[in-house]
Amino acid sequence: MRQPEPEPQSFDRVLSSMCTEPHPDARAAAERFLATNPGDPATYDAVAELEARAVEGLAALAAHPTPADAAGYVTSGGTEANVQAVRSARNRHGGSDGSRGGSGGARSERDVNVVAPASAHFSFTKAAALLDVELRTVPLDDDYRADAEAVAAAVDDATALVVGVAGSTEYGRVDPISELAAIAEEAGARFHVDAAWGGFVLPFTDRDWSFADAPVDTLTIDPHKFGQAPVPAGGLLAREDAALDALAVETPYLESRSQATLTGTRSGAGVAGAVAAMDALWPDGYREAAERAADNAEWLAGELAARGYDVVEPELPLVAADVPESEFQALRDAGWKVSRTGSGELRVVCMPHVTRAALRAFLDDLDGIRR
Ligand code: 0PR
Repeated sequence: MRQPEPEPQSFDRVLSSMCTEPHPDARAAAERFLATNPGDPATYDAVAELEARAVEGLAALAAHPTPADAAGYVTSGGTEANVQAVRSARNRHGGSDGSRGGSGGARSERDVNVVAPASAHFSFTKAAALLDVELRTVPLDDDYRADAEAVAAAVDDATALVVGVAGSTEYGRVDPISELAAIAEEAGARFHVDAAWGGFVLPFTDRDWSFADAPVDTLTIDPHKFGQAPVPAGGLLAREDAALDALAVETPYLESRSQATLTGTRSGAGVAGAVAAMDALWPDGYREAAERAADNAEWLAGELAARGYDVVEPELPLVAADVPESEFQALRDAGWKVSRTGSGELRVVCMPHVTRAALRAFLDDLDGIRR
């Protein structure tokens, strides 16, 4: 017997997610390309062309000096992009590009390390485990950013990659990207920026984060987060082809010769959705969304502080506040989809679907709970 169709999650009360309602054009484009596979570009050439446009568009957002020459691809998400950035750096470390090919070399993989701030997303833990490299996490400064001195102290000859986060998952912080890039350069390591979430907001701020701001080798920027594209659409960008060449394996029975992606069959819907979202929104639509989100975050931070909560002042549109466990649970029970940081603060991610009206309703419920 046919089961009733389940309803997807409504976004009305979703306050801690980094996903959002896709742009209508992106939805439509995704549906048109549902049955295509950019993993086989010789068969699905239209979507392969779209992917080249996606990479160029993302590279323009990330201020690549010549976006048409940027390397990259549309990943399944930030996790894949970060794993691949680590893999590329590991493969390129200490030799001619790609020479170690992941199959080992003079020394064992374990001798290679990646230095990342404690705020780095847990995808780097997965990357280190999968690739058998050491993940050296470095403490943050007292405002939740990578401590450049601690990073400098942690790098050595075996450091293949230094990671900077531009829009951290828990507090929306932007690391001192130029300083970290200089440390990586001096150590002979590659430099990766994780702007998975921040990448569609940062172009409208004065923060350093992009290819134009620092010698960045690889960068994660996810259309399926602030880019208003449907899932799955992450983005891995590289300054130059060599970073992707170091990931390529031969594909004997496909018309295309090699493949640098981690997954084989991939979502054409994700690729088409990402292009359509960027066509519709870059730059004015994204600027408006970023400004609205920043205003909402400032406003919410002020309202929470006025109620006596300890609030972490937002840098990008993400508000964290020390709300007691009982109140947090009551908000969950009232249907608010909220989550907490590792140290227990309530997080509100002011995504494009989070309206001022929703935040007012949220505060009304919180006031009711506190009474
Ligand atoms: N890098 C950063 C800075 C991230 O915040 C995230 C995900 C990733 C990488 C990994 O991206 P993917 O999840 O696309 O692989 N940050 C969110 C988190 O872990 C992901 C998320 C999104 C969680 C939507 C919940 C949700 O509803 O919190």
